[in-house]
Amino acid sequence: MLELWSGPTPNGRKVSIFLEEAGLEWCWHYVDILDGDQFKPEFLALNPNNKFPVLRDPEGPDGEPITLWESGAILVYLAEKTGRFLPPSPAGRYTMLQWIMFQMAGVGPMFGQFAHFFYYAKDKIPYAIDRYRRETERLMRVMDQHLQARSYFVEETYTIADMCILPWVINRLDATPGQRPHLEAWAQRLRARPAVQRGLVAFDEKVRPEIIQGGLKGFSDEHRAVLFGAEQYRER
Ligand SMILES: N[C@@H](CCC(=O)N[C@@H](CS)C(=O)NCC(=O)O)C(=O)O
Repeated sequence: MLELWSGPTPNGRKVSIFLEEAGLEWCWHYVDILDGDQFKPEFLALNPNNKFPVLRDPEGPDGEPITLWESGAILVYLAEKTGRFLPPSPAGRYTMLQWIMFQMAGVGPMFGQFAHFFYYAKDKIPYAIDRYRRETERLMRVMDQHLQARSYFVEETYTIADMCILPWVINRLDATPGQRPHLEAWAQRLRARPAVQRGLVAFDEKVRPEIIQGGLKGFSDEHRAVLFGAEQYRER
């Protein structure tokens, strides 16, 4: 059975959406990143970059087990393994990879830095907040304009590029309703799918108020040290 090390965040949810959509059998190991589970030797043996999601497939290429981290790579692996949620044409495949890289290199890091400086940082630095808010909004605009003329990121085919992006933009869309109508319509289309609904809530039993955006209550100095301070940057 496929094993997923994950938790209730956008990067975790994009993989659970795929697993639910494809109807694969999988089991979940919770990684509590506020308590430092990601630095335990057994987790670092899976991902030396101390982050979830991590996927282990006992039946990987050539029948050998494979362990993968980086959510974009995990999605590409699962889509190619199952032949599901890929565009039909070679050109479409490159367009799909383009949007996955846009999410991984742009949306994830920029939205993440905005959340960091706006919600989690103790020092509220106007320049940093403004810089990442504007970059977040710019990326939202690029996606909104792209979806003006198509139903999904890769023309009319629902692919892993959509799964990759959805969990990242829904908080922002919910926070600023009516501002990005094409992106909103796309998100509604996806959120109407039962498998997407299951994938989005797959880890919700572990949601802690302090790690959802806007929930600073209970986000302690110990948590900050784990994620943003001494524990994160300790030489190992
Ligand atoms: N680029 C990575 C990012 C993974 C990531 O940032 N994971 C977060 C949770 S969403 C994490 O595990 N953080 C723990 C830490 O940084 O110590 C991916 O897409 O898989």
